[in-house]
Amino acid sequence: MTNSYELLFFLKEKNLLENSPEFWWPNYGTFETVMGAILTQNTKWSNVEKSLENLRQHHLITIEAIAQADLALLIHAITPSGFKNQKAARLKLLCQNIQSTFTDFKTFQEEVTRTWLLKQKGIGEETADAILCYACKKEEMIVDKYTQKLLNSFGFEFESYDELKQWCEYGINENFDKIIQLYGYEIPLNQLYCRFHGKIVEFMKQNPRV
Ligand code: 39A
Repeated sequence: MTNSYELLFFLKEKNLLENSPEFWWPNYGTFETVMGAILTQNTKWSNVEKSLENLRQHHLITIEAIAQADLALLIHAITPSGFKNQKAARLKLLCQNIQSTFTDFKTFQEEVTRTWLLKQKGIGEETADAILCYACKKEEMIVDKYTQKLLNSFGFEFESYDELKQWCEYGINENFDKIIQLYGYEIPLNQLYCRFHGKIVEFMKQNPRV
């Protein structure tokens, strides 16, 4: 393994996303993805799904609803995904800030920047990239603890989030012609990043001893 194209090739042969949505993250391109990106911090995805289901039941799935939500109800709804007080307060504040800066989700999707996201309480690099890639459909690769662990197992060491992200993006961009051949059509770069990240997560879940 010498670059991220070879990693993609290795993972693609394993058909890891056979039963997943096209962009891997459920409800890609919706506000729900923003909530999922925050709720998934320090917990398992199965817990996030329970919180999201509670939020749906309480009709708390829009920026407007969360910005005005009763904090106690929000805390109750997201209890399954842990850190409930902190995450509820941060979600509510984020929605209020989205409203005051962008007005609505469509404008947020079009205009939000990584710098703006990183200024929000509780949003670090991984969460910002997940929001940009899966909610806003931008060409940003997410790298997480699974990505780091997988690449460590192949002998790579990275000094920072940014170095690992650049390594992942570089190998893909440098080999895009080969990727088109591999897929058989011109897969959009955002979709490729979604699926590449999804493959890494699913592979690591299936191979916890890597
Ligand atoms: N860890 C994870 C996930 N595992 C996931 N899915 C499965 C679908 N998502 C969307 C985010 N983080």
